[in-house]
Amino acid sequence: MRISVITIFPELFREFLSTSLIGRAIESEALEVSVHNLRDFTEDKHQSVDDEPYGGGGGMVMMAPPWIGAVRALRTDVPSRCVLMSPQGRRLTDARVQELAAGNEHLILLCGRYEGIDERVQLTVVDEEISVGDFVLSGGELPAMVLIEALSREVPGVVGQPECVEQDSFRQGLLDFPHYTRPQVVEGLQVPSVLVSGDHAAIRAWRGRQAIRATVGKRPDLLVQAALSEEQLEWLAEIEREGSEYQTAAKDLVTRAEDKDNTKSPRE
Ligand code: 9D3
Repeated sequence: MRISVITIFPELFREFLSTSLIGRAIESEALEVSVHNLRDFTEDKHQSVDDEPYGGGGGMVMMAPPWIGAVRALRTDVPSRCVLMSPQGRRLTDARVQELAAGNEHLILLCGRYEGIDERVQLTVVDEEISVGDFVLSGGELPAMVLIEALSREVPGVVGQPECVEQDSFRQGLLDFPHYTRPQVVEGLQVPSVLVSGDHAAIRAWRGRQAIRATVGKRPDLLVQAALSEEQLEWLAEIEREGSEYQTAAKDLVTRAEDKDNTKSPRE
């Protein structure tokens, strides 16, 4: 997978790209990430990248020519996709990460700063705008790192065991089950006895049930969209019968599951 980043703060990426999983992926040449300074694509002697907005108003706008020049210089003969990290973009999802990874295109990520980028960058070179969520950041660098990290997990060999990727909660449409490690007692709290029982079938069932319980309680929106197995629907029904704080949400979801509509369309 090949990714190029354009930013006025290339130094923000150095530590990120050399750390852990991504560092190893880059070393193994499964992932190739290059970071480019937008100022290297300026024509004037002051290397200006921003100017006052036409029409007035506060703040500065990033000028189009350095961006257009940078993208054209980085595009080679392989298929490429130019992605503008932008609060106006479509929200990043696991589904989009998988599609981008599978697309096998050279990804060129543009990280803006200031109030925004001259609209003509989008009109000429941008293929797609991506946001990481509905909150205001100061630029596209952290969102680009979010995208790179998510994409790197799709590169074969990056995540240690392939099952890890498949078992990612969002891949299953469920939240994770609770994890425990040594010591056996923390602040008087014991590890659930099933986890030290050695009964692998019981452990699997406990984890499956806990994943459903966590999802019902914390992210019922995910559960409505999950394609649940017969076994998982049974666990869901059990949780409903337990009559916990989750009762109302679970009852509602069981009703949907029994209608067999839960694997098709999300609520609303
Ligand atoms: C004060 C300017 N803003 C009005 C609310 C517009 C604005 C411009 C530029 C807001 C943020 C930014 C910088 N953010 C990004 O470039 C960005 C971003 C984000 O802020 N949130 C979520 N995803 C992304 S992707 C790029």
